[in-house]
Amino acid sequence: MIDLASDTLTRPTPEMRAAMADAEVGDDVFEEDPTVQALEQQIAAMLGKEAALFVPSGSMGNVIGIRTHCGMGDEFLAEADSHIMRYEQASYAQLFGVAAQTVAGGPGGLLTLEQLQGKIRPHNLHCAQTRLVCLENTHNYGGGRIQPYELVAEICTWAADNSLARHLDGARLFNAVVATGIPAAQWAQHFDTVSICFSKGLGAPVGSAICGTREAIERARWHRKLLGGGMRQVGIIAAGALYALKNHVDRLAEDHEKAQVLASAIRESKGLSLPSEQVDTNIVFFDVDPSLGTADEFCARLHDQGVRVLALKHTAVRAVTHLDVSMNDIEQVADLLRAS
Ligand code: TLP
Repeated sequence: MIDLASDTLTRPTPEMRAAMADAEVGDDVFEEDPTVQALEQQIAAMLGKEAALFVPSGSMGNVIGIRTHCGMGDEFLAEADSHIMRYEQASYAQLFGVAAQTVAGGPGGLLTLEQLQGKIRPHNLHCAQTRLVCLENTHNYGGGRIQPYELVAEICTWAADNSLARHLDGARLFNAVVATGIPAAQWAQHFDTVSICFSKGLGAPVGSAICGTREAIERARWHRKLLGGGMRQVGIIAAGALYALKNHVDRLAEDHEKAQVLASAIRESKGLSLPSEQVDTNIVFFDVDPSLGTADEFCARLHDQGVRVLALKHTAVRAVTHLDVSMNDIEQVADLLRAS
C-alpha cells in the first residue's frame, strides 16, 4: 500500500530508533529528563522563544495554548476550517468553558484583516470577552496552503494593538519555513504561543511542543498536568523528536516536490481538479468530478489499486506526501491520477 492518508503515518527510521534507544531519561514531571530538556531548549531556540513544553499531541498543544490566554467566558477568533475548529472536539469549551467565534476564510483557509476587524466584542457585561486570535500555518483543510507572511504579520499587529493574544497552530510550520525560506523564529515572533508537531512531516512517532515566554510556559505546565499530560521517562520519545529537528527539517522540500508531481498529474487528468491552482507544501486536496462517483467511491477504487488517500470532503480527496513514500511510489500514484 502506498499510504498518502496523512504525514502522521511515518515510522521512525533506524537512525531515529537508535537515538531513542540510547536516550538518557529521568522523571519529566520532576523536570529531570535531560532529553526532554534538550528538546525543549532546541525547539524554543529555533522559534526564538524563551521556553517550550513537550506535550503528547498537537491537539493538547492547541488547547493548552488557548487555555493559557483564555478563561471561562472568554472567547477566541479562529478560521472556520482550522484544525482547532473542525477536529478538536471543541475541547476549549468541553474542558475550559471557553467560546470560539469562527470566521470563514477564503480559499486555502486564508483570513484577511478585514474579515477579523469588527469581531472583537465590546467590554460590556452582556458579552463574552474576546482575548485571542488563533491562526494555522500551514492550513491543513485549506490544502497545506501557506498563510502569506505579510498577512500574518498584519493580523498579529492588529491583534496586539487591540490587546488580543496570538496563538499559532504550527503543526506544520516547518513546511512553511522550508517552502518560503522565512526562518521559524521570524514567523513565530508574531505569536505569544506556538504549537509545533514532531509527529507529522518531521517523522517522529509522538509529540508536539508549545513554545512561548517563560511565564506562559510555566502556566502551560500546570494545564498539561491537569490534562494528564505530565509524563515520566518520556525522553525516550523526545529523543525521536530531537532527532527529527536535527535531521528532518530540510528534507521537507522533498515532500513538497512529491506534492508537485501529484498536482501536475491532477491537472492532466480529465476527472480530477485542484480547487486552488496552488499547491504550496505537502498536502494536495483535489476535487473528484461526479462522473467518477463520490470522493469515498474514488478512494475505495484507489485503495483496490494499492493507494490510500482520504475523502475528507464529500467531493474532495486529500493526499499527503511524507518521508515514508519514495518518488517512485509517487510516480505510480501520479499515473493512476492522470488516468482518472
Ligand atoms: N491532523 C491530522 C488529523 O487530525 C486531521 C492529519 O492527519 O492531518 N493541527 C493541525 C494543523 C493538524 O493537522 C493536526 C492533526 C493537529 C493540529 C493535531 O495533532 P494531533 O493529531 O497530534 O493531536
